Amino acid sequence: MIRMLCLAIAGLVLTLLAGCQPPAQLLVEKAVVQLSPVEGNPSVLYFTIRGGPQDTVLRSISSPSILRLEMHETVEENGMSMMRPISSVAVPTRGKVEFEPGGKHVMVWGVDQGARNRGTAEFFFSFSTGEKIAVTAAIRALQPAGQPAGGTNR
Ligand SMILES: [Cu+2]
Repeated sequence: MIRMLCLAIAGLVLTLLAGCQPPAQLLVEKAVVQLSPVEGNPSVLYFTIRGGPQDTVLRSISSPSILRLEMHETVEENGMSMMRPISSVAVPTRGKVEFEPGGKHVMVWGVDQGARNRGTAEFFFSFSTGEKIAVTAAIRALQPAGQPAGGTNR
């Protein structure tokens, strides 16, 4: 009887696993530090967060390779685009939150030389639900002066 029940449960689990949606897992992907071309100016960190099986909130980001960082969002005010600091970001279940040019981003001050030489920096993302996710971000320099970023505008 118990054995039958176990087989039934195993069958049910297999059915669920074979379902169309993979199990949601909170994760951070596509992390990139875009270095400022001007020495002393802040650089920017971009990434995408994929929501897990429950709603959560990104509370903080830290890195041993970075002196200081600050989460910002870009807002329109009187037709002008400006940015302001934000202290947290909601990440809905199975949702997608993008930190990207012209939107939310993380200002980064003081990328240490070791990270610049390696071309990567480790970041730790802390969430309200207790997850702490380690992410390796690629460090990218802007194109040399004279070459417009993102191609030509016509
Ligand atoms: Cu900013």
